[in-house]
Order: sequence, then structure tokens, then C-alpha cells
Amino acid sequence: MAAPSRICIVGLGYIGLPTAAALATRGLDVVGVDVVPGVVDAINRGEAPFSEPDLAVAVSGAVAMGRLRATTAPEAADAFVIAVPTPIREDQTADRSYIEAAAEAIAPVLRPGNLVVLESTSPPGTTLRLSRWLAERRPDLTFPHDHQDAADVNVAHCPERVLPGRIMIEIVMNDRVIGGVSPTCAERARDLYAVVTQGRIHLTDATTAEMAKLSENAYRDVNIGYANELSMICDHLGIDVHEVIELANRHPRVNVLQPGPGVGGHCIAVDPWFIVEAAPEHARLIRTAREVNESKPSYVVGEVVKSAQRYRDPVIACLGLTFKADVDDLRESPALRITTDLVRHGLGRVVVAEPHVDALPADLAALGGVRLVDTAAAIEEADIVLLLVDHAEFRGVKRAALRGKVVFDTRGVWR
Ligand code: SAJ
Repeated sequence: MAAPSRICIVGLGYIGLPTAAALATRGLDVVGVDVVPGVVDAINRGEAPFSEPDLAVAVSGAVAMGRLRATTAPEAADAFVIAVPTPIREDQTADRSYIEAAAEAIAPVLRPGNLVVLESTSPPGTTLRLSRWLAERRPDLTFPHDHQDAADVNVAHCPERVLPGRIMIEIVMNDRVIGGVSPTCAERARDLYAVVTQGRIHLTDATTAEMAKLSENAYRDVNIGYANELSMICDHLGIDVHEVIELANRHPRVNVLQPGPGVGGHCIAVDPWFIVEAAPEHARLIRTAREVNESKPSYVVGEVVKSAQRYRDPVIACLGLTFKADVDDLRESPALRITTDLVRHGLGRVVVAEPHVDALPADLAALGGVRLVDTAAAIEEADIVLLLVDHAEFRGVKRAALRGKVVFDTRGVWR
């Protein structure tokens, strides 16, 4: 069967839009679907609705070439790519409702010969469920969970693996893992991804691909949890954890990651829970790493509060709100959580420097007693400087500006 040329991408967020732009700039006809009309309008004007290096130019080029347009309802295509969120609920179980809603939306326009690819990071078994959800809505068509290679529609999982801040590079350069509900499903998805991928494409079954993706993020979470645990142990011993890790990493087979104020973002702080949910009795290390990383923000708050109690009306400068360096993304950000908790403690005044946002998030601003200022002003006013995010701008701070202040450098950038 020929490689698909008309693609419908459901979900135009951090993964869907870069994927849409990458496929469109390579000559495929792409229609992107999102439920948020503002996102759809921005893309149709040739604008990227969020910031990511090289994305804006790719979107404006693809729209100007007439290869990419956005809409609010799926349209008939050769292949569908689902790139919607898979958040966790309060009880740490996966919320698959966005995927089910995407299945519901594309089902009416499916035709024999179509390929459906799930890119969203998903708990084991989700791609098979997707095939079943589609089958329930289209009893006139056959699907691979019960017709394997003979099915009318092919269904596969190709988990996204790109790092925010490097998405447009990694979407091309990274290896891809593709898991088919049947072998033919995997092969057809490979033909689609070969259009953009310069890395190798590895074919497997759908559940193995789901678990491979979750294992990547859980591996990173466990490694960061190890670094965060070491940081608390080293504080207790009165030694510098960053020096300890630097020295340990001189061993040829050791590569400890960096401690920080906690783990944020919508991936590493979420995905390991999908493994815990799938095998709660066996996922002991993975669960503990999550717990260690989730405890780190309150540990940081506790250390700052202890120090602030020595002052009358101290000014605390929180440097950074985003979940990691040089992005504007605040999702699951430990820096935002710590800043919010410090404001709630009401131990003095809090000033925030965050070069990647124009205004404080509404929930934080509503607490009162907190202002957004520039980096130099924040440091100058402060009695206590709390570095939360290793943005390039903060790395460049002159050490003399910190003299006489209590400094908490959670990322070890000013050592
Ligand atoms: N962090 C540390 N110490 C470190 C590295 C990271 O504290 O040494 C923190 C960051 O500050 C941040 C969090 O971890 O709060 C996550 O950041 P990250 O850069 O490790 O990862 P993400 O969430 O931006 O992207 C990850 C990537 N996965 C892996 O590297 C295995 C990316 O490739 C995935 O595509 C992405 O998750 C995803 O969407 O699943």
C-alpha cells in the first residue's frame, strides 16, 4: 500500500503541532484538529500558539505553502495521528478520556485502508483499547485487535520521545519505536514516520512500544530521584551534593543525573504512575522514586522557611517558575509549587524573576504579597535568593550580586 499523503492530526499541542508542521514541510497534506478555537485560528494565521525553538517558522512556512491548515473537527484522510494529553487523576490513575474522545471524533470519517497512530504516551494496553473503541463505533469496518493483518483499518502506537526545547530537532533525529496491533499495522506506520525520521525505526507490538516509552521516562525519574535523595543526604552531612555527583561521575560506569527542586513537566512526573497502575505490587522502585521526587518541593520550602524565620519581614527572591530551563511551560512545575507555598507561608515578601513569562500565573498573583520583577531587581531586593530553574539568564548572574545574601541554589549553577 502506498505511503499515506493526506494526514489528519488530532491534538495540536506540544507534540501534535510540531509533528503536523514536520510532515507538512516534507510535502504531505496535513489537517490539524484541536478543540480550542483560539489554537486553530492562530495556526491558520501561520502562528505557533506556544513557544518552542524553530516551531514558529515551520508553522508559518507550512501554512503559507498550503500544506497545513487547522480545524475543530476531523476530516477524511489516509492516516490519523492522535496526539492528545494522557494526564493522571487525583488518585494517580491514568485518564484515557482524551484518547477515547479522539477515537469518537475520528470514527465517523474512517474508511477502509486507513491507518490510525496513537502518539500520546499511554498505559500498557491503550492502543488495543483504541482499536476496540473504534470498532464499537464503526461496526461496518474491521479492526486489527480481532482481524489482525486482514483488518480494514490499521492501528499502531508510535510514542513521542522529543525533549521540550529541542522538539524540532529530535522529531527528525531520534530513533522511533513503532508498535503495531498487527505486524502490518507497524509496517504501515513505519512508512508514514519514515517521511520525517532520520533516526532508525524499530518495529514491535503495541504493548511493548507503550511500555518502552514509559520505561524511558521512569528510568529518568528513578535516576533524578536518586540524585534528589543524595542531595538531602548531603545536606544532612553538610557537604556539597554537586561535588559528590561530579566526582562519582568520573567513574567510567556511573552517570548520576542532577538534583533539583523536584521533577516537573507533564511527562516524567506523570508517566511512571502508569507503570505503577499496571503492576502495583512489582513497581516498588518506580513508586518510591516518584515519592522522593514529589517530596522535594516541600523539603526545599522547609529549608527556606527555617532560614527566613531568622529575619523580620524578609524579602525572598524566587528565581524561575517554569518546570525546567529555558522553556515557558509551567505544567507540574516544582518551582511554581515552591513559590506558591512560600507566599502562603506569609513569612515576608516574595519577589519572582521569570524571564519566560510576562505575568504571574493568576492563582499565584491572587494570593497577594508577590510581584514579578526582573532578575537584577529581584536579587538586589532580596535577603534570601532561591534559585529554582537553571535558565541561561540566571547562570549569567554575577557572583558579586549575591554577596551578603542567603543563597539556596537548588540546581547547583552558582557553585
Ligand atoms: N530534571 C532534574 N535533573 C536532571 C534532569 C531533569 O531535576 O538531571 C528535572 C527537570 O528540571 C524537569 C524534569 O526533570 O523538572 C523533567 O525534565 P526533562 O528535561 O528530564 O524531561 P521532559 O519532561 O522535558 O521530557 C522527557 C524526555 N524523556 C527522557 O529524556 C527519557 C523526552 O525525551 C520525552 O519525549 C518527554 O519526557 C515526554 O514527552 O515524554
